[in-house]
Amino acid sequence: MVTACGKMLFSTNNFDVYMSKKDAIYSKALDSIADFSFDDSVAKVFPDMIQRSVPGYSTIIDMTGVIAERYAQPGTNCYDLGSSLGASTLSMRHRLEDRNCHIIAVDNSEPMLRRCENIIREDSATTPVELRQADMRDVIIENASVVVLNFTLQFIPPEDRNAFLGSIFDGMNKGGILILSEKIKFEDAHLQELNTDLHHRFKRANGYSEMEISQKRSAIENVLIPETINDHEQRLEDVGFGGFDVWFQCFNFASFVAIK
Ligand code: GEK
Repeated sequence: MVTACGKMLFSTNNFDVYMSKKDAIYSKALDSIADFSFDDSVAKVFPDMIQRSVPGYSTIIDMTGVIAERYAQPGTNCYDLGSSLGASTLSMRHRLEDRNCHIIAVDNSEPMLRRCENIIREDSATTPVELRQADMRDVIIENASVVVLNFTLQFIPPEDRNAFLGSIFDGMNKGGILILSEKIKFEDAHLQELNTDLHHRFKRANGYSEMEISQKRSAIENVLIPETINDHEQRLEDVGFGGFDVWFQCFNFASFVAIK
């Protein structure tokens, strides 16, 4: 995928379908700011929005495919939960050819999934991809060697996260891997302030104005609930993962791997 400014987002081969409009959703002063939702206006600009908002996004997406290639077991399912436009799905798909794997991409946003369907249709890789419009908490995970939660657990109410992770663990095969990427918070007030400030500087450097940053922050604060690295690691241990680690972190964004 390429953005309007020509940056590669997804590793694929048909650039026309993937041109992303510039995100200007919060560029004008709003009288009242509604809670953020993954509606059509967001789906239209999503690649540009996430690329300019999440430090390390491209690295995490590319490495999702690299990690999946190492752990995907022949004849198993690979899940992309909260797939949006299918960036992680495509990253895996291009690296799992001839593995007899089945990728299941789940999202509860109809506009996201509709666009994702077009993107997958235009893509040249042959690994089968099944798209499901569903709440990811309702999906029965089975025969899974790879499960990807790239920036999606953060949208699940915290009280549901243990049971949800538990059901993922139960549906995974021994030796399978979970990739979990999240916005994180810090217990230490100074580190929280530092990383928030560095993240905002990253967004400023990517062309967002102070007003856009502040309005987006208000829209998302009741919707995206971050946890600390300790919270995540404790949950991974509690549900039974044998080993886990933070393999990537930039400011207040981190990605974990957890092995069953
Ligand atoms: C990427 N993984 O490009 N069930 C299903 N989908 C959900 C739910 C739910 N309960 N809640 C939120 N979503 C992608 C990026 S974006 C991250 C993921 C972000 C979906 C929601 O519709 C959206 O498409 C996605 O999770 C989160 O790597 O925007 O910060």
